[in-house]
Amino acid sequence: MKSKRHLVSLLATGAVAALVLTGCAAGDGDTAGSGSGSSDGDYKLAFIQGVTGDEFYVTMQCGIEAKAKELGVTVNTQGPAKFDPTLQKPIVDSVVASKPDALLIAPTDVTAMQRPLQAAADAGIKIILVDTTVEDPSMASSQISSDNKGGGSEAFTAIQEQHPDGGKVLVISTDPGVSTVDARIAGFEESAAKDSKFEYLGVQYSHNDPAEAAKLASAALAKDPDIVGIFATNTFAAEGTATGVRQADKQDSLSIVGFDAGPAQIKQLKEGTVQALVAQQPEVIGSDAVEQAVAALKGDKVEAKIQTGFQIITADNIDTEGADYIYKSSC
Ligand code: T6T
Repeated sequence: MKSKRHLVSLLATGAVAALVLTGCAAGDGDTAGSGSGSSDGDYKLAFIQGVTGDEFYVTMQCGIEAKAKELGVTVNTQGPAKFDPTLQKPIVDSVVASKPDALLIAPTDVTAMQRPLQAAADAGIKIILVDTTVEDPSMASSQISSDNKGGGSEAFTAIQEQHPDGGKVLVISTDPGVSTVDARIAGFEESAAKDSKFEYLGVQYSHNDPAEAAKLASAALAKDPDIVGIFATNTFAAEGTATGVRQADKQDSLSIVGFDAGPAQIKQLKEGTVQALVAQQPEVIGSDAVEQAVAALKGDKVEAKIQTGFQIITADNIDTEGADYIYKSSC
């Protein structure tokens, strides 16, 4: 059995970065959209989450509400019960019918959400994409998300740090067609391909269901008991993977690196089942999104793309700088 090593602090501190690309809002110079807002800033915003009850979107909502209060605009938040475009599309349709001035949305699929968002934009609603995106995001005034590919690459580095002799590595994700997790996988795969000591076993999809992720992890370990690392690409994949690894009693020889930093994930990190978490900044994404929506509505300069940073959280920094990145269950 291989003993797990402590992640170096370089990894824990080097990852927070932000990149801003400046562009112009579509229809620069416009004031309000088709909604009830007026050019003096009394705007009505809508926020549609990827899924309700996910602390990532709860924390984003906290950032949205705080910034909305500061800027004197209103925001109505809704989301589907599952991360599923067939459930998210009818919500978009009903939000469009309610004629908000701007829609902040995390689309649940790159293809399926393309037409509903185009229809919203065609109705004169300013679109701000938060977290995820679609195949052709040109209808959006602004897109705000983490450096997901970079985070996936850091996840591989974290496993590499713990297992310098290499070995088998696996990815457990949610569903193909979700832009964020697909980018995380790409970053992980690109980095894994550069180290021939590692054998990449590919991706398994858990449909954003922790119970399914647990089953996948147990089954993978039954087939390949010598797996040294699993990268789980979001909260639900990571929570379930940790459960599956514990059920297989492999927590002492295998490293789990998960994306996100929900309270249950932090507990698993503190218990030692999970070795590293790639924490995003959902509150910043939400706050930036409101700023961009209001700028677009006022016809001010809009940042076409904002990339927010991330922080690697390990047992070494969870009580110091890592603590600031834990997601919230309520504001
Ligand atoms: O990882 C986040 C988000 O970035 C992703 O698009 C979907 O899953 C989360 O909400 C975490 O559950």
